Amino acid sequence: MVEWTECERATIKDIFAKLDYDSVGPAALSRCLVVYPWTQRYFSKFGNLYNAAAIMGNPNVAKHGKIILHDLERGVKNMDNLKETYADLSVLHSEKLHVDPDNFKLISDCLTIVVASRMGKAFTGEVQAALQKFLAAVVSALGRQYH
Ligand code: ZNH
Repeated sequence: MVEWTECERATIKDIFAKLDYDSVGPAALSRCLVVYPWTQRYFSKFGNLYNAAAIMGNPNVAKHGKIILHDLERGVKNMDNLKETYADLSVLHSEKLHVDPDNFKLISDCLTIVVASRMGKAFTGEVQAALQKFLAAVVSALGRQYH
């Protein structure tokens, strides 16, 4: 289990409290689809992902980006329990969606970049460290039920 310092807990809560989920989620997912185009294969039913402009303007991408970000809030609220919190979602991504777990890392990197751009100077090294530790722990939990 991942151990968290009080400072890390407070930093994670603070980052998410200030995030505009409904714009950060879509921005992170669309960035992932643009930067790592092979991730588009899972979203064939989302319609036009032809180029960056189409991806950024695609309402299904926006909707799914919001779902992902809102779902991370469950992680923020269950930092000591990530494995159990994400067990069902791990099974879903593994057995039903067949999402290669490497992709979880890709979207968390895109999310880090979007959060950095939104936070500007407030995104210090300590904030980055806490965020990446948190996302890595979620990614690990999401990958737990793959075998
Ligand atoms: Zn995912 C779905 C979360 C990543 C792909 N997802 C989903 C959902 C959720 C999630 C919550 C819903 C479910 C139900 O409905 O039940 N994801 C998530 C998270 C993450 C993710 C948290 C991280 C962080 N995903 C991801 C990735 C991918 C994906 C990376 C690829 C690439 N998902 C997916 C899909 C789906 C999902 C495909 C389905 C969609 C539809 O159908 O709409």
